[in-house]
Amino acid sequence: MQARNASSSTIVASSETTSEPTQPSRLLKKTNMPRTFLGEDVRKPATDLPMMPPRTGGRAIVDVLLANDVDTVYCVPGESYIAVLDALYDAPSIRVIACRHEAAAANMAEAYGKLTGRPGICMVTRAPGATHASIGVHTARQDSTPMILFVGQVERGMQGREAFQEIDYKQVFGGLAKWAWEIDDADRIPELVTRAFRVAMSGRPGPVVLALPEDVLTAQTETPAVGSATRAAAHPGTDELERLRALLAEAERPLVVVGGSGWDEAACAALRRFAERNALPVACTFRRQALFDNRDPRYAGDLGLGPNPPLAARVRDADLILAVGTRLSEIPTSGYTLIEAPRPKQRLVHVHADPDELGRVFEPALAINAGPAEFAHALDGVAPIDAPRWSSWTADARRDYERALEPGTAGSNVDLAQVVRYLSESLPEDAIVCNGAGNFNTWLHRFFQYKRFGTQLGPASGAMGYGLPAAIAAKLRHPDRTVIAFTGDGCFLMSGHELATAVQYGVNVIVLVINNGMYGTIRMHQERHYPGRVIATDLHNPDFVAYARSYGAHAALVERTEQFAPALAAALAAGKPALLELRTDPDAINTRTTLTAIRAQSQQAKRTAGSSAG
Ligand SMILES: Cc1ncc(C[n+]2csc(CCOP(=O)(O)OP(=O)(O)O)c2C)c(N)n1
Ligand SMILES: [Mg+2]
Repeated sequence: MQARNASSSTIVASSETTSEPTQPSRLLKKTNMPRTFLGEDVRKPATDLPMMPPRTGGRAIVDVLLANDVDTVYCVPGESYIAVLDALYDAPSIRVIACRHEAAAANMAEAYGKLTGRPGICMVTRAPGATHASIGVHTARQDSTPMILFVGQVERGMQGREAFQEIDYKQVFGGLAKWAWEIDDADRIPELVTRAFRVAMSGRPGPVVLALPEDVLTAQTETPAVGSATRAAAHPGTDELERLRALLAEAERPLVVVGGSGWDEAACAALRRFAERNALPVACTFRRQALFDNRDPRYAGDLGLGPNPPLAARVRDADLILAVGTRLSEIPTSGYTLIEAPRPKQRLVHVHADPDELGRVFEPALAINAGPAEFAHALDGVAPIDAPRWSSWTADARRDYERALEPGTAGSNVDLAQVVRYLSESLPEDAIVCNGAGNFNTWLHRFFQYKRFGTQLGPASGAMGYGLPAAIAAKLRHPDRTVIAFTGDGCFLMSGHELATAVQYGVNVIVLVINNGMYGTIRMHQERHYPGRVIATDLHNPDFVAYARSYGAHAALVERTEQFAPALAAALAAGKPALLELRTDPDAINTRTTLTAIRAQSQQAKRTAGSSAG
C-alpha cells in the first residue's frame, strides 16, 4: 500500500490560483528552443494564469493530473521517468498501482477509461515498457477508449543516436494512437498534457501517447497547469431528428443497433425510453451488451462473433437500421455481410461522434454527427410513432433472444451454460464482469444478462489477457461491487501474474479460469480448415489452484456443475482475491457445437470437394 501521507500534498491545481496575471514576456524567459522556429505565438500560454513557483517537469505533469481529478495511475516503474514518480510521492490523492507487466498496466488504464469516460492513466518506461504496453493502446484504439500512456524517453541531447532503449514514439505509436507526441520543453507540459486529455476524450475517444525525455522531467518550469480538460461532443440538429423520425415513420422492420463508447447511465436510460415509446427492437454490438438492459422486452441480443442466427437474419431483413455510437465494424456486421459495404440494402441512419466514420464504410441514408450520449438525450424530444407497424417484429426478436438463453444439454461435467446462468441470476445487478478473448466467452456473451451500464468490461479488440487486469481496475474503482474476471486457461496466463498486484493492493476480485487444456478458439479454426492436424494449440497447464494460492489468493477446483455455486459463495466470502478453476470438456468448443462435429463436417466437406474435383 502507499506509504504516502494523505495530508502532505502541497500541489495546488492551477485553476484554483487567482493572483495577478503574469506578463507574457515572463512566460517566455525559460525557453531553450529557437523561438524563431516555433514562432512567438506558440510560446505564449493559452491563459493569463499566474506563474507557479519553479518545479520539475515531473511535478508539472502531476499538477495536470491533479487538475483533471486523476485518482489512479497504473504503472511499471522505470528509471526513465522517475522524476514523475517522485512528484507522485507528494500527491497522495493519486493512487499509484505498480503492476507486474506493462500490458496489464495499460489494460487497467484502458478499463478505467471504459468505466469512467475519463482517460485512464498508464506510465511505463522507454522502449521495453512502451512496447509491452502497446496492446492496451491498441485496445483503446479499437474500443474508442480514452487513455493516456506516458512513456519515458532518453534525454534530448542523446536523441537520434539510438541511445539505450530509444525509439521514436511518434513513429512507433503514430498509427496506433489517436495522437502520439513527445514533450520537448518543460514549459509546454501543461499545454500538451491538457491537450492529451482533450484529444483522448473528444469526438471518437481514443489513446494518446506522450513521450517524456528524462531531462524535460528534471528541468524547472514555472508554467501553471491549465485546469480541467472538458470533452467536446457534437449534438444532433433538429432537422436531423426530424428526418430520423420521417424515416422511422416509413419503416416496416426497424432495428436499433447500439455500441461504441461515449455512453453513460443517463444516456442508456434515454435510449431505452425511446425504444420503449416506439416499440423498437435493440441489439448491442460485440462486448457492448451492457448498453441496454438485457431483461427489457425490446432487447434482441448481441452482434458478436457467431451471433444468434435469427438475430443475424433480422439484421439482414431489417429495412431501417438506426446505428448509434457504433462504427459498424467487422465483428457486429459478421465481416460486412449483415450490412453490406459500401451500399447497405437496409436504410442506414448512422450516428457517430466522429464525422470521418460516417460514410467511411457504409453509405448512410442519414448521417448524424453526434456523441451517442448527446444523441440519446435528444431523442427525448422526438415524438413517438403512433401505432407502429413493427410490434410483432419486435416481439419476435425478443422471442428469438429468449430461446437462445435456454441452456441446451450439457456437453461437459462443468456445464458453462448453467454456470453463467447462475452468475447472471445470483450476482448483484451492478456486478462487473470482465473478460478477455477466447471461446469460453461464447457462454458468457450468450447466457449472461447485463442489466446496467458499466457492468461489462471486454476488449472489442479481441485481446487475450484483458480480463484480470480489467477486473483489478474495476474493483479498485468500485470496491463495494462484486467483480468477476472470466478467463480461459490461455487467456488467464497472459496476465495471471497480476494476481500478485491484486493481493498486494487488497483488490478482492474473483477469477474464473475456464480450463479446457488448449487454445480452444484456434483449435476450432484448425479443425475447420485443417481437420485432424493439431499443432500449437494443446496446453500443458500449471496447477491453477496451487498457482493462485502461492500468490496468497483463495483458490478452489470445480469439476462438476453442482460444485460451482458453493465454490463461488466461498470465494465471495474469502476476504481476499480468489480463483476458481473450472475444468471443462475440450470437446465442448462453443455454445453450439463440438470439436468432434466440426472435424467430421470439415473432413466430409474435403472428401466431397476431392471427389467432385476428381
Ligand atoms: C494477445 C492475443 N494473442 C493471440 C490471440 C489469438 N487467440 C484468440 S483466442 C485464442 C485462444 C484462447 O485460449 P483460451 O483462453 O484457453 O480460451 P478457449 O478458446 O480455449 O476457450 C488465441 C490464441 C489473441 N486474440 N490475442
Ligand atoms: Mg482454453
